[in-house]
Amino acid sequence: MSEIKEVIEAVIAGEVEKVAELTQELVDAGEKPQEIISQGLVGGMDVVGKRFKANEMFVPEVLIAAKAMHSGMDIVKPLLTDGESSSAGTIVIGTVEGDLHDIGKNLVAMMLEGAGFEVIDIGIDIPAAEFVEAVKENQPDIVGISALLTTTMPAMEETVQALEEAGVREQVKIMVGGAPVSKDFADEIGADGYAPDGSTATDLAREFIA
Ligand code: B1M
Repeated sequence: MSEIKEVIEAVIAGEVEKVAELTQELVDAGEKPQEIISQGLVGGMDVVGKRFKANEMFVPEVLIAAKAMHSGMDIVKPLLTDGESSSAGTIVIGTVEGDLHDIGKNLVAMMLEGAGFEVIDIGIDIPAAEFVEAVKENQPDIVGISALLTTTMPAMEETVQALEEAGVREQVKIMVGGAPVSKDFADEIGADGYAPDGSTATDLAREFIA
């Protein structure tokens, strides 16, 4: 029988098929789905996040590890009971209007998923009004706003303002990130936090929920 430890190692190594096989073996052996997720699949992504932050792993490896994690999730998620399937929290994430960059945003989304968050990715080139709609529709705990261009940074502030004007600002925590964004800028536009990378974004999201 496979062990949780092997799932962790296979996630870190980005072995998509092996993670699925090991996960199925654990399920067949009667291991609890919640344990497989929290200890094995999310456990593996936790290590990946820490290594990424320490520059010991790089973007392509993180993306493959996330794919491996998903191959296991696909097997265990349908087995969770209603009580067990509650996520760490819900986050709506998107790239602001005028900005087509999504590689970093996708990476952040995958790492949040790996940490057990339900992620609603609304895509790229998203007008402020669409962020507002997504908040009204999905009632998330967190809104994540990404921008990669100095020219689209003002759209982050417009998005925060639109959330305020729509009366939903106080329902959510707002996290911003992207290469040109800084902590000072986040403070200036009234966001609740800034993360320079996916691993920090995960830590910050956990702090918001706690
Ligand atoms: Co563009 N681009 N690009 N580009 N591009 C940059 C950003 C640029 C710095 C390149 C340069 O000139 N050196 C420059 C911006 C300059 C500036 O504004 N100061 C630039 C430019 C100018 C442009 C165009 C205007 C070029 C043109 O057409 N003349 C154009 C704009 C299009 C548009 O958006 N309207 C353009 C287009 C493109 C492509 C479409 C070709 C492509 C994007 C493909 C895609 O995303 N699907 C592209 C790419 C790939 C880049 C570079 C080379 C790489 C970006 C990337 O994916 N990095 C980039 C130069 C560079 O960064 N070296 C560049 C890897 C990724 C993992 O990192 O996105 O920083 P990053 O995400 C990190 C963190 O920032 C953070 O976590 C991620 C993981 O660690 N993070 C968050 C990101 N979002 C977060 C959200 C959070 C928290 C953390 O909370 C919600």
